[in-house]
Amino acid sequence: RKGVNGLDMVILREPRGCSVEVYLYGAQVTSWKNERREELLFVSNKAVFKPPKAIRGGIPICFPQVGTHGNLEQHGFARNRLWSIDPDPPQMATSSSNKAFVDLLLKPSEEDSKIWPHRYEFRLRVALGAGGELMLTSRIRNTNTDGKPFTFTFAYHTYFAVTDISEVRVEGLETLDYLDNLKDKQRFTEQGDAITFESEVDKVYLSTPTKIAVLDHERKRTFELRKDGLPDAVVWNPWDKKAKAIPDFGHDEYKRMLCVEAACVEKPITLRPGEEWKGRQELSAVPSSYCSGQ
Ligand code: TA6
Repeated sequence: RKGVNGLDMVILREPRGCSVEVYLYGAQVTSWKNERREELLFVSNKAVFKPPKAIRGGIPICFPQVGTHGNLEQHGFARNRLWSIDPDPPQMATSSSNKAFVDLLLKPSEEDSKIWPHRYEFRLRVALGAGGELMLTSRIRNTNTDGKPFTFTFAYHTYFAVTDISEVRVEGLETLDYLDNLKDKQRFTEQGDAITFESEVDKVYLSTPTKIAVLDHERKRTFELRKDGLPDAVVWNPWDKKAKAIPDFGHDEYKRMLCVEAACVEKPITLRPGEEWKGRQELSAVPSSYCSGQ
């Protein structure tokens, strides 16, 4: 199927009406809708669906580098490469219970090998569960033939759609240590019992619980993020001033988005030849009343 600007994309659907859209460009999820066909992910009105620019919104894949934690371009290159449909997908125990899924594959081109001199196979399964949950499973294998290990950081740079950022609360990160990207990546400890938003934030929370909740009070909706193999969580909102400096981001759009990203940043992953790493993020959206008191 063709998406914006003729880019190849895949749509996953389940019988109740939930759906997910994935572009082969970046292996990027750009839409996730519930059974009422409400969009749950934020994509900027100014998003550019054209290589080499990464698509602003949805779930960009940050690999082999998150942010500026290394010498590569910001967030690595996986998000602006053309992935292919995996001709040899992994057999996963969960596949029979997943109503719909697609397997994507990224291997380095010759050009890529000049930027990051390693051979790898990156397999991503995007699955839409029977309950409308969105599951992303990454498997990265070192296929170097020179005997060399490689090291990377990783994030699912998830842009949640929210109604009004000043009414949003994040649960699960209270009292944790974080690196503040706005303060030279210095380490601090979160104070207080709830995380709310009233200015720019760009933090990497360290060793977080496997479940994080994003509460959207206005819409009485709670997003639940569950993760595996990804100890950290990035939280980002550019707020008004920074928003104006991002060309593919509307001036007021910061009010209706929040990035909460399952990530591995503080302690990079090292793989020896033949070794494989697996990292998973599962998202679900539930009415807030349903999960109050949890
Ligand atoms: O994940 C947070 C962050 O690294 C911020 O520092 C901010 O720059 C954002 O990602 C967006 O990065 P991008 O390269 O997509 O403009």
